[in-house]
Amino acid sequence: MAKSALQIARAAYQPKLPKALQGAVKIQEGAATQSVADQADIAKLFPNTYGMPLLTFVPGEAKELPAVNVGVILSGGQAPGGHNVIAGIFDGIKSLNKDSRLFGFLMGPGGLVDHKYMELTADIIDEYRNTGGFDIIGSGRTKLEETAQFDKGLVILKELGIKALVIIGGDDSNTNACVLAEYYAAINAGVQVIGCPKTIDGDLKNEMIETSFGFDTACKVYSEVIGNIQRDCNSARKYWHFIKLMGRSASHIALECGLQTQPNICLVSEEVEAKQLTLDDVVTEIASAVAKRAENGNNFGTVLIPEGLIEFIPAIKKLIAELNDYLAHHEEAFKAVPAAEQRQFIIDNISKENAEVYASLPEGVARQLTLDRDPHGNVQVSLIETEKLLSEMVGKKLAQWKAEGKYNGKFAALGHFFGYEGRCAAPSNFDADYCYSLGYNAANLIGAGKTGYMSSIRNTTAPAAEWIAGGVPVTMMMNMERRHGEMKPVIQKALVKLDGAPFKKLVENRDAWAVNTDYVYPGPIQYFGPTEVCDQPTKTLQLEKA
Ligand code: FBP
Repeated sequence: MAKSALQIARAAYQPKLPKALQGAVKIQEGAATQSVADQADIAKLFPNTYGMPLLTFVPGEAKELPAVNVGVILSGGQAPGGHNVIAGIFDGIKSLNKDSRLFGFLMGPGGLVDHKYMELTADIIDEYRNTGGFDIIGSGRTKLEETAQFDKGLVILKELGIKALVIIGGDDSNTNACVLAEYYAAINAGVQVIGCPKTIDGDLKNEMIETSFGFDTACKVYSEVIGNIQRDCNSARKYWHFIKLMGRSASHIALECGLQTQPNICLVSEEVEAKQLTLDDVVTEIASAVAKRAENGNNFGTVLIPEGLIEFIPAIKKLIAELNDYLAHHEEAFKAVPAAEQRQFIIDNISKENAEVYASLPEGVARQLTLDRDPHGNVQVSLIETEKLLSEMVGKKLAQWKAEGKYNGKFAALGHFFGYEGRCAAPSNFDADYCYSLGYNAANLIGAGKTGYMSSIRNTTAPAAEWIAGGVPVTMMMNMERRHGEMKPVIQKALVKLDGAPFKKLVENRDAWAVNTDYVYPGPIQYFGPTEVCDQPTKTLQLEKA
């Protein structure tokens, strides 16, 4: 395989571990835990894995443990550092006993159910250390939910002598990992299940999980490119750039990139929802900043837009809910209508209130709202071109203001969407260290015989040696939520907190950033060099931990 000079140099990087994991460990057990809400319901659903104590590893006496065979699964969207989690698991189980073996299930949880796997040996692991991507075994979005899947999975686990499974995934995958842990415990299957917090979206976090891996690197990659765009627009002074950023529902990525680059506008979906803003309110806010800057002769600027924005605008949320429902029941009838008449067909068949909102949307966006659904019947938000929707609507508003003599600038807009560009980047030092530690820590949880735990590494704004390693019972993070009409136990998704320090920092500064040109240019991730350049955690983490 051909390799770049950076890849070759980076392969030799030795990720840092918390002090407690640098040798043999001993467990310190905390008090029994409770779920964040709905304690009675969750306790009833998880009789074997509820209420377990928090665990912290501290240095202990070396002792020989039996060799263990472990399985690993990458679940959901890619996030930088996944390969280091796997390398950490590998090195961790080898440190427990050199005859331990690691098996990777291929292309996500489906690999377990369909018995597709490969053994991950030292030479394979070495090829992937400190690299981005999930290509070592591939990832997928099959959901592990049904008992039949668990039973099928158990057949291959038994065949390979696997005693522990590590599931690397987001909130849903870790919820399912816990359901699996509970099931295997209930039937005495002899298989432990451990979760690891992954997602660039940054929405799997709480008191015990400070951040999900991949968020750091992805935000740094997007911020580099946003910075470059800002320098370009500050040079040519003729474009407004509308930049949509991935992140599904949560706006953590947009907010972090906003704090890193100081754009003119950084929208936060959670605020739009809390203030019950309409699409027109959002458009007016942007258009006002454009007009204000035009008064100073600055016909250029940048707007950051979180991917999920459109779903958080109450009127559009209602429209999407009705469309999801309507199309779930009438998809064939809809598809039978000629493309040119589909818009009218929708208008004629949904409620008057929603039909009005639908009719007001630009053609392209209206069409996107009726396109293929995800496996759960929901609109795929990453396919909706919100950046175009907003720039078109701002353009229209400005034209109207011009006609009324309220605005006299020039407005030319360009749209961008950054998402896939950052998901497989080579992990930053933070993610390389954090991921390796998460994996190594997971191996120690396995060595300690634990199940139903998520690997937890805390104190992450301190140098890696001072990080705190341990385990959090997954049930502790759960509450009951309505999903597809049924109440289900799920890990609470962490959206942007409007009373949290990162959002407050934006609010303190955004009026100035809107009018001035206060851009910051973070530049590319640095892997070698002074620590203040290479090892900074995200602004979000720094502000949350301050
Ligand atoms: P996960 O939640 O699985 O980590 O995925 C994150 C994400 O990158 C979202 O930001 C985005 O909306 C989605 O995946 C895109 O999905 P896909 O990879 O299927 O196109």
